[in-house]
Amino acid sequence: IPDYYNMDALLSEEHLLIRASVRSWVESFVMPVIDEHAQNHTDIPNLMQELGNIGALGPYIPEEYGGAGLDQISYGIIMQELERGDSAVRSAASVQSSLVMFPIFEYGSEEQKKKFLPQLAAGTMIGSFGLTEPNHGSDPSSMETYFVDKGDHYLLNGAKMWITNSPVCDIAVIWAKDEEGKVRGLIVERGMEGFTTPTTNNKWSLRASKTGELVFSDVKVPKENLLPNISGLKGPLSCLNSARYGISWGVIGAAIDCYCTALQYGKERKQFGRPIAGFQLQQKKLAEFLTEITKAQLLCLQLGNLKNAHKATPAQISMAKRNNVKMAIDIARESRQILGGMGIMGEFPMMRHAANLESVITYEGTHDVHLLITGMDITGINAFN
Ligand code: TGC
Ligand code: FAD
Repeated sequence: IPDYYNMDALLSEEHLLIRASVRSWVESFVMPVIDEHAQNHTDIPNLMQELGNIGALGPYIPEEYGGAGLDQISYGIIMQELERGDSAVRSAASVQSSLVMFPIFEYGSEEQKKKFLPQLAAGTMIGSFGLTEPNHGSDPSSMETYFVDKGDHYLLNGAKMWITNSPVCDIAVIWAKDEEGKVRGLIVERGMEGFTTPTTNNKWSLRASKTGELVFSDVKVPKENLLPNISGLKGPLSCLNSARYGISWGVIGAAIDCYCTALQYGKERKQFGRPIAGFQLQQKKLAEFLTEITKAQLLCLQLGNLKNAHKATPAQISMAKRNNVKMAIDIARESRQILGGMGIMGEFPMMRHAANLESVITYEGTHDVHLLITGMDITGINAFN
């Protein structure tokens, strides 16, 4: 596993222990079965409970609510190791931690925290996050899902699309407009009448992860399921800050898996009587992979320091998400070529990572949206509207 700039010296003993334990779990629990599940479009059995057992769900949520009380760099390291296995595994942990536990912890009532967080941390309850709609992805402020106050409950109508884990979720943290048009967060529970979660089939990407819709047809949501302490689009967008940060680390894991595979193959495979890694053209690829991985690692480490100090800005997070996902998808595509024909096979991870990263470069804000966020930050001019 590359550590070209001796970054380990900048990590604590605890960070290294966490990394070793998640790494060994991924190598024994994910890597041996992931190709089969991705090929067959099936989930890894008991994935959430296993993630809960290793402390990968809500690592930075305080222990009193079932979390591990770890820092942001620990969270990043966990994401990196999980995505070395597969982006679907990191996605499962991202959504549960940053998009479901985070809003309940930050904006929920004490009752909501006690009721949901410990089960979510243990993986005995699965959460999903509904922001995107069929007609509104990059522009969530135009969302159409709405609820009205019916005295003793809210009546919710609308639909969310492209929702990770919707078909298997027990609860969904969803964002909808109230009668004044303000965006609010609601916790919708499976079993509520009028709430359905159709599966989105035939994906070529994230095939070991379930994606689907959240459909609300006159759903009566109890008033105690409204997140009381947040109103406005900054609610869901603040959750995205946390998830995007985790993705910035996560995709380094996918890139490392591709780089290590290509390096090993290149040293073993001989053509023209010598290892292909001895050819300058192949060395250029390998050297550039390691350079880009190293730059991404350093970017994430400093971003983690800023996050720990509560100083990371959303625009800094956008820069890291955009840069690192592009870095990883480029490495996945290029490293596949080093394996020649073998690179298209399931025994090797490149095609799977490359296909997964097509989702990762789109979700949590597309590559172009993040560029425009940076552009707005440095020019002061909003290119969105
Ligand atoms: P804008 O007018 O700029 O902002 C509205 C309010 O929100 C505040 N804000 C933020 N707050 C916290 N964090 C951020 N990152 C924030 N960005 C903006 C802003 O200050 C303002 O607050 P206030 O108090 O003035 O009201 O909003 P806009 O409508 O112009 O949109 C801006 C834009 C385009 C950047 C934003 O909407 C955006 O990021 N769009 C991309 C949508 C997106 O990322 N969707 C992700 C859906 S979830 C997902 O993909 C999960 S994948 C899970 C997995 O499997 O891993
Ligand atoms: P659009 O917004 O329609 O964008 C289409 C294209 O137009 C993109 O290239 C985009 O960059 C470009 N574009 C849009 N606006 C501009 C602009 N102003 N300037 C220049 N170009 C622009 N969402 C959730 O809420 N919860 C989830 O759990 C979740 N999981 C997902 C899982 C998967 C596998 C996928 C694929 C998506 C998931 N999403 C989820 C949705 C994801 O966040 C959206 O797909 C993403 O935000 C983009 O929205 P869109 O697909 O509607 O594309």
